[in-house]
Amino acid sequence: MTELTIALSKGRIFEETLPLLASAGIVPQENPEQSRKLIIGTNRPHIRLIIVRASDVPTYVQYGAADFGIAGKDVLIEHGGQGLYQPLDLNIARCRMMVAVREGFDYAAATQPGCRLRVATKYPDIAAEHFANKGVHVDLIKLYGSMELAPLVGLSDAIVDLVSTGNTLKANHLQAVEHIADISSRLVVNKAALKLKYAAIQPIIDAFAAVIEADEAA
Ligand code: PRT
Ligand code: MG
Repeated sequence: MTELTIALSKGRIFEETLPLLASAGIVPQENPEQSRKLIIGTNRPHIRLIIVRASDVPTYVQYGAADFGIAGKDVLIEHGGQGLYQPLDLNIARCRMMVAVREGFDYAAATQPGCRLRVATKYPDIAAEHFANKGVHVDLIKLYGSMELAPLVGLSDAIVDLVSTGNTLKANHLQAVEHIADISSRLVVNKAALKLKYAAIQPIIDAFAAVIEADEAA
């Protein structure tokens, strides 16, 4: 039997991936939210899951430490996608990449020619491209989390971050002022693994695709 390793992150991606795995006949033996194990077996003895940070999934797959994994488009854009085949948009963990500022902040004035906008973000590549396309000069400040705090304490004028319900912005008196991109999670497959382990991997891709098609038809 071909050994397969699947890279997943805990939290929303793991939860939304469970039905997809089930459609391919794969059931994890433990819940990573409760277990501290980083390698989790499945009902299929030759298939295992590794639990990594969301932003590390493309790296494990790129280097072949995992044969495939699931990662947000946000993470994939920042990673660059080298060595990865991205056959499917799984339509899970959906959200929007937005620019947000403090309520009452005059964003139109702050983005006039000649102005420099200070932008805090975990996504400097996405932010740089967005503002370059608009012709707005920015100073980017790289953060690793809790971007919403930055404008409240004067670290930045604006943030580029993911928004799903909008509750975090609202709770911190921030407002979204621009939509950059719709984000969802993708299946990422190591290119060499897809060739070498095609017979094991392709049926799993097909099972995932069938679930997505059924969801779209519903
Ligand atoms: O948490 P960790 O630092 O380990 O990594 P992570 O935050 O990248 O992982 P995780 O599991 O939180 O997110 C994994 C993936 O889920 C991301 O890469 C996105 O593609 C996707 N996703 C979908 C989201 C959200 N929705 C989301 N709402 N990722 C993060 N958020 C955060 C957002 O950054 C903001 O702080 O949730 C907050 C806003 O949520 P609302 O509902 O209040 O608008
Ligand atoms: Mg998180």
